[in-house]
Amino acid sequence: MKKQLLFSFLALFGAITFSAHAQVGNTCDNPIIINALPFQASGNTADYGDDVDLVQGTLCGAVPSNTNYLAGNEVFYSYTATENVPVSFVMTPGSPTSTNSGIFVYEGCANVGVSCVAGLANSNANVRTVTASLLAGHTYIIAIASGPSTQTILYNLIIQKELCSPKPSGLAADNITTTSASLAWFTNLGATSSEIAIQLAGSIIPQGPGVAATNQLFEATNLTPATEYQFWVRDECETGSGIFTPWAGPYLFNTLICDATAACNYVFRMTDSANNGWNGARMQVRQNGIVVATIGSTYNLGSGPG
Ligand SMILES: [Ca+2]
Ligand SMILES: [Ca+2]
Repeated sequence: MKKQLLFSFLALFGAITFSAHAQVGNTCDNPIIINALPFQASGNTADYGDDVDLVQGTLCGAVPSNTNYLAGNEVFYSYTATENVPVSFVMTPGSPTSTNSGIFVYEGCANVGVSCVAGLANSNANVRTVTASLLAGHTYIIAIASGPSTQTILYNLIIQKELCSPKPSGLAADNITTTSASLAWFTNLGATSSEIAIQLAGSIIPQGPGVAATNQLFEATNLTPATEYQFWVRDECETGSGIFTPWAGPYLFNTLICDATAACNYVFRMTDSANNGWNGARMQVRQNGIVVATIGSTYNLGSGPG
């Protein structure tokens, strides 16, 4: 009977261990496969477990270099290059508490904890951008992790070919109506030809070509009222070449909810039972997800109404 129980326990333990490691992305030998660039993904390293605690290795951009930025949870991606090309890896920590994070690019699993081809890790939560010249047919491992005092981070990862650079900057939306917007950007190449992609907010980086645009301006029309959009833009390296910079973006904007003549005014009466105002608190008023007002800044004293 005891043997039977022990066997059952071992079988159960084995199943739990197996399931903990079976999820794609948890370990280097079972990574999330990136099939094509550009690529974008968001995630939480807590979903991929704490399976590896090797110190990241040399040439990994870790500051200080002896801090183990694989100490916390970690996620693994894999990309096999199809051409010799420089590639940028941009990891944006997803919240102010996503500190002590790192992104490490290795050539193959054998180099995890040994040596990076590119990497960056430090104590803050700033965007991490690294580039590496990838070789056709070689498989690269991208590890995102944190440590030792931050167990888990939220992250956004964007990987793009750098066929020419720099990409555009200064993206902006102006003259917004219920169905249109003037979209503009700045070229850092002196380019006159670009491509633009307009999407619903929250979409991933464009997976195909955009719409041709010239002279850093595009009039977006036939948009849907009261809708959150975003756009990306890329400059053509040389006019007519069909080769582009990486995408710049996303830049978020929204169409108007209604024409100004059809808008209604509402009065919000703020009160406070502690008789000392809202203590810096703010309240966003949203319609269809779009912020139409932010109140609270005028109410700093008394019980109200403020
Ligand atoms: Ca893991
Ligand atoms: Ca770890």
